Amino acid sequence: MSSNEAGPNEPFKRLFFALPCTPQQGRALSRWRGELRLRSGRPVATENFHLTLMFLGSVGVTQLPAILEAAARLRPLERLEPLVLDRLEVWRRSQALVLTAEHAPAALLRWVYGLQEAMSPLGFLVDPREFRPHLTLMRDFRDGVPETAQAPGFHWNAREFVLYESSRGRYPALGQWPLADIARS
Ligand code: 2AM
Repeated sequence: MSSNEAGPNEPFKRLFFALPCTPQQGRALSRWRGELRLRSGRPVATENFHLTLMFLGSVGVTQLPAILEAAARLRPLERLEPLVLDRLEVWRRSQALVLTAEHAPAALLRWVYGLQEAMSPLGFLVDPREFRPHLTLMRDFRDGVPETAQAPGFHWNAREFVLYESSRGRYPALGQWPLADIARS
């Protein structure tokens, strides 16, 4: 979501902020997804699992230092309330099978709004849609919500947020900062 996309000759990067997934949690999610025996869509690679906080879009590389600075200035959450991904949904518009939260922690939602506000002076527009934390399991998914023998209940345990570049199907991290004040959470 940007009003300041890179000019025609400026090198750009496709950027987004997200919560990372630990390798252990990624493996558990992947195993669980395998048990769903899905017959539609493209699986998101295990190493690419993430929970998007804010999508910046195509950004001129000259903007990068200001983005990194603004991210570093964000105040971490005082406490990290559990974020439990416990709902499997099909999002028809984006053709995605996602894991989302029945009850997203209010403090996290406020923090994401703060992230959007911090990015807005740099020309990134606040997304008018309600932020719904989710992890995309499958793309191009054109089936109904699969039946599950074992209800999902993944406790998201990220303690930091990350600025990722989306580059040819891979997501290298360009910076990471604490999401919560570790001493107090
Ligand atoms: P999602 O899968 O969590 O929904 C990198 O491209 C990530 O940014 C994607 O995995 C997607 O997150 C999110 N993204 C991509 N295009 C987007 C868009 N137009 N609006 C919002 N988020 C987008």
